[in-house]
Amino acid sequence: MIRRFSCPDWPRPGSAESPLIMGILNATPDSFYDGGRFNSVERAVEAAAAMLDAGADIIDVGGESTRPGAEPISPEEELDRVIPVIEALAERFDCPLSVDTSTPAVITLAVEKGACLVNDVRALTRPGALEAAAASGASVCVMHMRGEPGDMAGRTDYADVVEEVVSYLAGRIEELMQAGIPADRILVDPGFGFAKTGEQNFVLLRRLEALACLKTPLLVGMSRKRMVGEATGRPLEERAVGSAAAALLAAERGARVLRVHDVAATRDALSVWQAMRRAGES
Ligand code: PT1
Repeated sequence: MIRRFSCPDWPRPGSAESPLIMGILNATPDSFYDGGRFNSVERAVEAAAAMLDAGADIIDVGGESTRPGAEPISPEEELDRVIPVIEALAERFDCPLSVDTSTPAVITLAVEKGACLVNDVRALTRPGALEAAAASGASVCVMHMRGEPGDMAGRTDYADVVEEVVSYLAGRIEELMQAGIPADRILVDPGFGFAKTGEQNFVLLRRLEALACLKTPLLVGMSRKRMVGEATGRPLEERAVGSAAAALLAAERGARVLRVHDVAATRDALSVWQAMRRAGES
């Protein structure tokens, strides 16, 4: 059974529409924050339940770390980590499930087991990934990055980071559509923290509205990332407030899906924004 995931049209900044909150569920023993606390299926279900309680709209399950410097894992290892979790979540909850993967076999099986969104930081560029995603019938999110998480850190020479991200994503949208993925099943992501300097990340955030020209819903992930650490001077475990602020700034600039660890903090930030936008309307 495929539960379709679709996003409403790109809202104009200031429209009453609130973005969706995507809760991050790491099915990784080396997860960059939870230290592998949720690497058993049971713990994953608990973590998802807590995020849904706190107001998450979508759960994103990933088995491979993509933080700077991370090394890829084998398809077998990734399948072992991700598929049992997707299965358990699909059985327990009826929220949309997303799978954070670049691996064709994981795409195919995860969608078969209940995922309705394929979230790929490599933008379906691995051999067979585009075909697997198209054949699955799921929605897809394609992200901008250069190189691989293991070697992306130094690759930050952009003439104009916003222009390059827009033109890269425009090219991916073209290819996706040629492969048979309809436009209304495509989301894009500028890839905060992927082959960008701290300054470039904030230029992208400031000028996020430039991505509206792509006419696809925008997903963003800044949660607990180094850019938030640099701005606040805080270590990983103290970045929830800064992350909620970053998510809110992205929402105001048209982001449709916010990929976050701290669901409750993000929900509160959005509620305050919504209250302001509704004030004086009637
Ligand atoms: C993201 C994202 C993702 N980020 C999408 N999927 C990660 N669509 C995983 C740092 O600078 O932004 N969008 N899946 C996590 N990757 C990172 C990258 C974690 C950078 C941390 C950093 O600290």
